[in-house]
Amino acid sequence: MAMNLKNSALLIVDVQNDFLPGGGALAVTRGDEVIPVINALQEKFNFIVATQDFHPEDHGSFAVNHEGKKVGDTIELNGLSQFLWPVHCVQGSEGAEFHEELNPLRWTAIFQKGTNPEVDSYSGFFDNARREDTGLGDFLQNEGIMNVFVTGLAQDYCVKFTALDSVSLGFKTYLIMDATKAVNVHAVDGDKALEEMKKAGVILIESTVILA
Ligand code: VGL
Ligand code: ZN
Repeated sequence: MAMNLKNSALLIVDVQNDFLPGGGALAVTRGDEVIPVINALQEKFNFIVATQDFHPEDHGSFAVNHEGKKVGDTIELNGLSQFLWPVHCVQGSEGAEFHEELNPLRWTAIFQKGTNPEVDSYSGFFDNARREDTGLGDFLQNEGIMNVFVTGLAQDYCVKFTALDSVSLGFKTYLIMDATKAVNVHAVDGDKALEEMKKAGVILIESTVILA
């Protein structure tokens, strides 16, 4: 049974060089395996949107910007718990660019996030404090999108929070499991994220459901 993809958007989260093996600052193991799957999926959708993690150099999520702190530490950043990352996806850097094998030709829009140095932004919809909005939710609504299919990196951070916000905004939300990979700071994080998304109402599928 082929899936009806009317009023549906493919959302490609953060498939950027810094999240990919081969030199990425915050490389997700086997993250490159999602690229051919996402490219195949793109052919089935009329509406495709990408998100881009896009930090200024002085971003508060970078360990180097906090004296005496190292990657993997957790601090309080403007009232929010913040896990500290290596410098990644800096605006204008090669690491912030989309992987060259990912086809961008049919994207309707790119939504950038993490641009405010004071707060991190895992979700493509809102910052982690839910104060600022990227405009993605209104954009999808204005286009008549009802179903959102989430793919990309990383399953336990930006993909998870994007999918959770998508559900909370009322979109019927699918996670395409073989089109995402986890950072797994702890080995179980990816599986926990799947469980959390499922509990919140995200429908977990494999790409074959769409590609078949
Ligand atoms: C991400 C950690 C920090 C992601 C972004 O795209 O999943 N993870 N910034
Ligand atoms: Zn980031």
